[in-house]
Amino acid sequence: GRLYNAAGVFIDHNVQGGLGEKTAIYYRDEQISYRELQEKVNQTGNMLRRLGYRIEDRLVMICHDTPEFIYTFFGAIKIGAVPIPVNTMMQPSDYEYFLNNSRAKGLVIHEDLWERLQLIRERFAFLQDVIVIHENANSSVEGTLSFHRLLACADRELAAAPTNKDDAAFWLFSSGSTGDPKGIIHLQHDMEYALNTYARQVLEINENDRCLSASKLYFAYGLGGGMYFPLGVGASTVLVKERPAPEVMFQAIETYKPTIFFGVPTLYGAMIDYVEKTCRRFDVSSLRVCVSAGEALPPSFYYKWKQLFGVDILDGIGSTEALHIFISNRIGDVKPGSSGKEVPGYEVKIIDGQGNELPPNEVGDLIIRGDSIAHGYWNLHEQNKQKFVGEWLYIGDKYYRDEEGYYWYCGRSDDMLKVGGIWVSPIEVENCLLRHDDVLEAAVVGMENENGLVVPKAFVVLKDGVPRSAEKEEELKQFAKQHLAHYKYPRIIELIDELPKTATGKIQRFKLRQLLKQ
Ligand code: 3SK
Repeated sequence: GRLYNAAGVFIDHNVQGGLGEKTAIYYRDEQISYRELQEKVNQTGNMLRRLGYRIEDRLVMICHDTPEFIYTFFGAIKIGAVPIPVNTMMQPSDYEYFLNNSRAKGLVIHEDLWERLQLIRERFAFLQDVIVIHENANSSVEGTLSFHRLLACADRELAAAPTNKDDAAFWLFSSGSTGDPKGIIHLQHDMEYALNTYARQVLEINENDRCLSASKLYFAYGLGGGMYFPLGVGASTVLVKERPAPEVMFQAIETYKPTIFFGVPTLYGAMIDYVEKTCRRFDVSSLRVCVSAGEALPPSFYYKWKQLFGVDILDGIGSTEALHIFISNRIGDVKPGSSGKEVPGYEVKIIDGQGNELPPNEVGDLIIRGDSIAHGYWNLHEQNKQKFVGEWLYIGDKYYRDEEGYYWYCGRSDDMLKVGGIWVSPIEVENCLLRHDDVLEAAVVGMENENGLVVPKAFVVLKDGVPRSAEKEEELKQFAKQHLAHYKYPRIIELIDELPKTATGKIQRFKLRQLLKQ
């Protein structure tokens, strides 16, 4: 096929188009121009080539949101290698899974994150190189390579590998309801498709924009908002390495004056709360639009935000398999509480159990079609058959469409829950609780808090003879907090006599969810 490499579209194109001197990235007190970005991407690609990386070789990235993330991501893509950015908040055993499942040859990792991982290095069966990004370019760690040192001696010129639009470009991992995360293979053309549909036609993104994403780059949502949307139109991105706490975000907005802000409902809620509690005022007048995804935005957040800051939040729904948002509210056309209407370039259907399309106001399964949909899952033949059916992607959400064409979220088709916009598998949380000596059985479901946002709640049956108490609940909560990525731990624990089960012994989580609604 015709040659196509995503680094050409998102990096080289800007320099060729005369934007070489324009700032591509704002990071702390650095301003990185498109020319510098191109040079750094080229140097990273050359460094990887020199280490022996070739087309289709995979590289896991455990990186914070710093410029090196972008250099590595596009440097790898430019030589045809396949970067796999993963969540920086996981446990060592999760990384063991990502590295071994992907059979990655290389790992690019920030120094502080490598400290915890190096103890289990011998468990990474296929890994050859660990390339560490040090805060101080002169530091080094035994048995690893230094990103900055290698980069310093790499050439600044690099021609893209002869990839075509249907070559694998990058993977993202998404957590599965049955435990193990799934490697999602995205192709070279997928990012440009999301750019040309959602970003250009819904956000109306252009060269004058400056994007700030609270959602990290290793999430599909943050990867677009914080990286390839702005780069795709010669705009700028603001990177923030820190966790997206309300003060951090307000400070970033006041300092860098972004025009588009990408957040998740939990963060919007926390930012509103912060303003109300502290009575502090922030200048967010640079923002022309805010975006929310990850889970449904409570209408109260939409109204409060608009009242406080005078700017709309556009709620939308995307998925990692689809790469970005395919149903969204529009600038000047928001129905609070709904996910909005289909994004141009995507077709959406709501179907019943037999695959028949349903009329307005009837709840069914959401399926979509559009050219940013992933190639498929890595090495998961059965799950591919369920999820990618012909041209259609089965999202796994229950939805209905109203008479005016707005889509309304009604819950997950399976038992997965989204906490702060991130998928959490109930089984993983349950398995963690089951490791506690006093726990006999556990079942986890999503429970709405007072703002209508989902938090994990665990129903726990204790072993015979273990007394129930508030202290025991607290102990279990702390136990889960210690052993899981923090966002996953159950915020509420209820100790009960027994769990509802099917005749074959399967836990009926839907019954527990019904219990919560009574
Ligand atoms: O969760 C979402 O709605 C989402 C949005 C954009 C990209 C990826 C995802 C999962």
